[in-house]
Amino acid sequence: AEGIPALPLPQPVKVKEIRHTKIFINNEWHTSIRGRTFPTFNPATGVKICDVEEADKEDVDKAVDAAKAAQRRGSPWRRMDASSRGRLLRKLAELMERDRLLLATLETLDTGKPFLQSFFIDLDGCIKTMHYYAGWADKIHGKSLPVDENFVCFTKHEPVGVCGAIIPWNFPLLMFMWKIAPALSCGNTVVIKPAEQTPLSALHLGSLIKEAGFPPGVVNIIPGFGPTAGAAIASHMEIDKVAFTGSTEVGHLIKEAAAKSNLKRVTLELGGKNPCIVFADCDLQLAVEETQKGAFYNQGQCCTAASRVFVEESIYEEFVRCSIENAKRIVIGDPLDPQTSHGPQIDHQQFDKIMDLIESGKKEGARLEYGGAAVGEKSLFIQPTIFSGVKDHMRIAKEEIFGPVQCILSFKSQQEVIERANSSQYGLVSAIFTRSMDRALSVSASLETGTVWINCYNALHVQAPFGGYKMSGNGRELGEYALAEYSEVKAVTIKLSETL
Ligand code: TXE
Repeated sequence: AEGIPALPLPQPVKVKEIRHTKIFINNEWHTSIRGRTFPTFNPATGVKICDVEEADKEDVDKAVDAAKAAQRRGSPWRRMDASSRGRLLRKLAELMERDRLLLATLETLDTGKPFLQSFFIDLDGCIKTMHYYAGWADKIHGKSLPVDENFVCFTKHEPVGVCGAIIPWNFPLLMFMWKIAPALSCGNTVVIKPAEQTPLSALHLGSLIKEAGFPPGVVNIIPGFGPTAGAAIASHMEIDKVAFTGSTEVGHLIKEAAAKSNLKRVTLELGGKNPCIVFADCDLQLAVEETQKGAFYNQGQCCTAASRVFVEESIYEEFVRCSIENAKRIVIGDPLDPQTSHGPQIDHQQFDKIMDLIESGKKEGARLEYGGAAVGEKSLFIQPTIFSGVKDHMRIAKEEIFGPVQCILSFKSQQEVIERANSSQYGLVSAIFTRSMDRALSVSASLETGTVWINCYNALHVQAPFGGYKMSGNGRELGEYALAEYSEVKAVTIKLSETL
């Protein structure tokens, strides 16, 4: 994959025992109040890795108490100079770099994603995100405003307070960083719940947060399930903001719980059904490679998955043929083996959903060009799958598949394809492939998505905002824009007795 350099390649570490399996509150490790644990599995083998303490509502309450205390006026965290806060974030980035092999190994064991992708892509993104927001910590400031009459007015950007975060299993470490880095940079405290499928890398980060020297209670990590620990965050009266990444279905529940409790601020990063538009004047090989990378990266388990590829009629057949050839290069295998480029799906629920959608594609008349089956009898591996002749009304063209399924559709005119691309409840990302920059810019202006990639795919950068139009979400992560989601703005107005 792109971003992975030539030899010598890093190797996964041998993990004999998982060191961190408990709830992390106040920089200490806690057992669950109800005395429960849950298992986490290696999706590549189906073997249990270990049991983890299961947080429920009571544990969330305990974590929120700690986060509130750490946020109180006069606390070490509140009194800390902004530049020192930045130094702490930088220290955490350095510790992630030090433990990069172990973190990448844990991530691969728990998610099944290929080790080199964990090491070079996920960990690279994590470390860059932390460094980027470390740099912002002492550059977050308000304005002086020319108000009417004899007043002076300025704004201050203050932390929101206690920030809840609920994250998914497809990029456990990266999503952890996208949440905590801007939150901490702005001076908030955090209660974060990793996904129940993938708690391990988050818990190792807890140990690094403590080692970096963050005051107790600034970051609290509560492994547990959605309807219990997750719901307790969303409806908590003392949590001031919640940031969620996950399904659109649960996004509805989060917003509802926020509305019914304390009207906490909500940011959502939800699903997508992302259109790619491939014009006949494109660099064909580039378009084939990028759209397929978009469809199959992380076994298709990406909110940014290139799940509707619209190809101009005159190059349609050639595009499909080249896509099949390109897919033959994918290496399915043990995710810990550096040669592997395609691992298993995360769990049985996702596996079944994907296989059901593949069946629906066949039944509804799409042409199965490649793959389309599970690998082996009992495994969670699914062959990279290509459908051509896909029509807009088919389920595979409308629903988020979240698996390695590429759907190729054809189009005749620019106007037609723009309308079809936009006719979705989602609006996360889109891509355009053409050699004409004029066309690319005018089409990009018409697309209803938070990101438009031109002649590239999955080109995510920490400096650029990321988030969805329509039902793909609310708010933006990354870049300077994310700081606004983690700050309150206070206007201070002073009446002067003398005229200015
Ligand atoms: O998501 P959930 P699931 C999409 C993708 C996938 C589908 C289902 O289409 O096939 O969602 O995946 C927590 N209150 N995405 O079931 O349930 C849960 O514990 C509070 C897109 O895994 O949304 C986990 O931490 N929290 C996506 C997180 O929500 C709740 C990434 C995500 O899980 C909760 C993942 C509740 N009632 C799936 N119920 C993306 N945008 O990248 C669950 N959770």
